[in-house]
Amino acid sequence: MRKDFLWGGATAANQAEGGYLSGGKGLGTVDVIPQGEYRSAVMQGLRNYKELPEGLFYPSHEAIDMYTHIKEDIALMGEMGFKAYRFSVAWSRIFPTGEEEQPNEEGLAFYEMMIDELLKHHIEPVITICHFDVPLNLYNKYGSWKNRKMVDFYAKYAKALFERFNGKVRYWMTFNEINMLLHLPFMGAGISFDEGENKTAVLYQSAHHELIASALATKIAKEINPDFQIGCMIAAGQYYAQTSHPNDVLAANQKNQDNFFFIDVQSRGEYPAYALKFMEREGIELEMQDGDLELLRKNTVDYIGFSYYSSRMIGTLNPDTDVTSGNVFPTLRNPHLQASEWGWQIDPVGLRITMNALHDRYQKPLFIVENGLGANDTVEADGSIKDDYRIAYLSAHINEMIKAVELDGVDLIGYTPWGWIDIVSASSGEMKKRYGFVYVDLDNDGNGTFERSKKKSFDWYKQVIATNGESV
Ligand code: BGP
Repeated sequence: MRKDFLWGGATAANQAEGGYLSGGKGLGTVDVIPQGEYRSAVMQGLRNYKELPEGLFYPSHEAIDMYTHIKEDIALMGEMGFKAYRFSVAWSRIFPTGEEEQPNEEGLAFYEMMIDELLKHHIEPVITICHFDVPLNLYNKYGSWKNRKMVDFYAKYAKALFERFNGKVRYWMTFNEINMLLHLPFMGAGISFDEGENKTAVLYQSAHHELIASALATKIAKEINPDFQIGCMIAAGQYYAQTSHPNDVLAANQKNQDNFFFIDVQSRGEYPAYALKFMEREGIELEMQDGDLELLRKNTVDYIGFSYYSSRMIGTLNPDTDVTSGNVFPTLRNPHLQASEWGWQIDPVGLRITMNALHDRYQKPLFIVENGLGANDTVEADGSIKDDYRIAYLSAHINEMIKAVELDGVDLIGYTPWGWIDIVSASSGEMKKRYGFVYVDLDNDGNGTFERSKKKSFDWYKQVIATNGESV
């Protein structure tokens, strides 16, 4: 592995920070997604948060209170030898309603303190500009990304970050898992549907707005500092055909194309033919402004960021009985794979396959910005946590990652496994689905001391980093 390989970890503001109204922060869309029975319908944009009953539990409000534990947490990263930390900025900390002329100084100061602390520990900050959170006011007033106005709100926000952190931050990603817009529209992009709306048309129009916003932010970034590295980020995971029947193979190819849709635009700078044909068949005519296509063409990303948890499979089995879940992408059960307690199939070789697919398609550096195992940890009587299953998952994936680099020639910037410290789960809103090397004393209902402690995997990962992957 290259000497400057960015070993590290990742989190997102809404799953880690808490302090949901501290320091002048406004409400974000993620702050109205409750835990429990309404969660799924709200995330899918099928229920409006305004109609929910009182008294629900909102896990983003406190999360693991990284807002006040930040220095302690960065010290732990430093102790593990992190070279990079991928985190997101909460948009509504910087522009509480999204509409202010000037950014909220307290919000900027919070992230600046955090970045300075990281740099003190020689940890490269990697910023996700938007990780599932839109200022709630922009949803209430404009319908979030359904509305073209979002492009300017987002550009103003991104510019405020680029200007303030110029000279301290080099790596940026415009949107976390941008393809989540199509799968969980409210969680991914603050989109919910009105009666009688053509959902597919709404989603593709909203996608266009995000793609324009991403290209515009890239343009602004390069004007401010040509050395900025701007990346896209998708939820990746190759689709396999369930059999060698050509129809299954074709179906898998088509699913892979669909999943590449956003990065095809962000990396190649134009709408791919299969997407144009799809929209034509659906009767969708994107509303574009003059200059949109040129903006997309001229402002492509520098690197491909992606999350990988699982591969997916498609074929002719009965989807009612043979389906399992995998990072919200339903997939057929692959008989060759084991699954996590949450049904996410575990496929380290799939990571190598995915890396090769992305490398072949885009010929740009890749950055694995999420990977990991969500599991229920047991705290032993002596306080220790023996998470050998997590070590097994990560070491198998790191091994395949190293093969992709050293045997296949994939260009890889870094590896920041997800939830290096336990945080709130995005899909379930629970604490018990833990990913961390660091345990946080907090339960599903928000009870606990918030105390941090090291799991067995902490020292293991520290060694992996210290040996640049040799000890895996
Ligand atoms: C990705 C998201 C993350 C994260 C991760 C794990 O989709 O980008 O925010 O949470 O998946 O998912 P979960 O927390 O549901 O286990």
